[in-house]
Amino acid sequence: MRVAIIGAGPSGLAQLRAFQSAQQQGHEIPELVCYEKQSDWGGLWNYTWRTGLDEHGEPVHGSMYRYLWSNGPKEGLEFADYSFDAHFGRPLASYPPREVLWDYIKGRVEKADVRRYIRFNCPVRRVTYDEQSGLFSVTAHDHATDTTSTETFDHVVVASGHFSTPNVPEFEGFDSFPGRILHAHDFRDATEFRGKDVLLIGSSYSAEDIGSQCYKYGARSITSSYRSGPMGFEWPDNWEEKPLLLKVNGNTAHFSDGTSKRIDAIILCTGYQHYFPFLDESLRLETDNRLWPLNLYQGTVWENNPKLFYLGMQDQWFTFNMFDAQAWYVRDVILQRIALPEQAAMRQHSLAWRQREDEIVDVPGMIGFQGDYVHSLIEQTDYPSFDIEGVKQIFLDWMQHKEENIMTFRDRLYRSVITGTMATPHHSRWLEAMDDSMASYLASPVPAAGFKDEARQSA
Ligand code: FAD
Ligand code: NA7
Repeated sequence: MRVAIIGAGPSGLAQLRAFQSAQQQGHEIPELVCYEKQSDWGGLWNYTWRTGLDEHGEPVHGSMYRYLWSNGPKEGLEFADYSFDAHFGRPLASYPPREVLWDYIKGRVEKADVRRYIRFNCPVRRVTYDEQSGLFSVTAHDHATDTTSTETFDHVVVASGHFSTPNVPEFEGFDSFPGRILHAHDFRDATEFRGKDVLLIGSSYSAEDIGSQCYKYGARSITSSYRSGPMGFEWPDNWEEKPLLLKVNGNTAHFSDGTSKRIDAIILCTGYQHYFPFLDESLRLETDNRLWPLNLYQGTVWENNPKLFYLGMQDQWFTFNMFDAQAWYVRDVILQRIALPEQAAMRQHSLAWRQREDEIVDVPGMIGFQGDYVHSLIEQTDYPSFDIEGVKQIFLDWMQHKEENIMTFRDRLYRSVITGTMATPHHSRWLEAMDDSMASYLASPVPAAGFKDEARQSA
């Protein structure tokens, strides 16, 4: 049996680790081929300075930027089979910068020795299914040899991510705006906006964090424009929220409440598309960014052809541990340890989850929903069980800490539900920590005055 995995980001790597874990226990596993279009693993966490097209002319996958620090507590995403303590050998603060989390992701898969399954610089161009043979054909381009080849597989796991292809609306006057207009996908360095009046469109995680980056690195002012509702945090004095942008006229932005403002640059924090041009239409997931995309039984199995699986396609509060829960489930379906019901039953099951999603009224409801989903998957496999209620509580505390102060929530500390270890304060407050390198992060702690007391309270 042969299994193709598309993407070596956290989801694809979870799939490799899931199979390796079964093998470690003495089970026979299928032949695995993981196609990765970038030259290294880690998906979005593998930072690139590039924007637009990469060195091979492929669309750049990366959407992360310099100075990106985790936007949720690390205790919310910890692998149940590989703790932060096990990787770093010491307690850390709760919101590490990107490079530290990338190192953590890599640590587990290096230990599992699964890199040998990955074909780097190999974008998948086409996936089709042949009813007669019951096999998938996967066509990929190998940039190392500049050749395209097709191989057949019994199963395909799509783990190509969904925060890479930008959703880019246009507003009147954009074509004559004298400053820079970019999407969050192409944002790399907040220092570019030092001293500038920045307009952000959108009111979700990208707007919140890119605006915070711009504030931290010295933008003159930040204006964020919302479509449905404001983010509603208590922003610094030079940050205001406005309803939707109507048009720009030269350097002036006009908003739907009749107000206007002078701006130098526009950053579209307007989200991403689920985009799978390489999949035959009959295999292609079509959804917006939500907790329960339709046609995926257990959030992973393509109901129209249950030999095809998707990982990580949901909007995400739970991330690495949810990808693990999904990957272990998919592994067990492929290994025939889990039997799938008939299509009608799969659809009914999914629709019940979807209905429950439709009834959610607030963010705590979303966190509870996704936690229950992760729990329902973990119950079905041998993925190490962990205190999911405890993780839900961590996310609720995180929300509360953001409400209290959106510029200091990253200084708060949480306890690991995996090891029981309490996070320790970072040597600098987030707002003052300008260097996001792992070397700086792991440098010996020099707590700021008063920091310890605050940390103790936060604990
Ligand atoms: P990705 O990380 O997107 O990986 C997909 C992989 O598939 C990539 O390596 C890509 O090159 C490869 N690929 C794509 N198409 C092809 C193809 N055709 N052929 C071969 N390979 C292909 N999550 C958190 O938990 N904490 C955070 O702080 C956080 N911050 C974020 C900040 C930003 C700006 C963004 C965009 C996301 C953030 N996330 C965060 C969420 C993030 O989605 C997950 O952490 C995680 O990276 C998702 O893993 P993935 O493997 O599903 O997708
Ligand atoms: P999200 O969470 O999908 O949010 C997209 C935002 O963009 C949301 O506020 C949308 O408003 C807004 N949007 C989308 N289209 C438009 C148009 N046409 N006009 C105005 N506003 C629009 O994406 P993010 O990039 O913030 O977050 C994705 C991930 O990246 C996340 O996991 C983070 O950790 C980092 P709406 O509320 O729908 O009205």
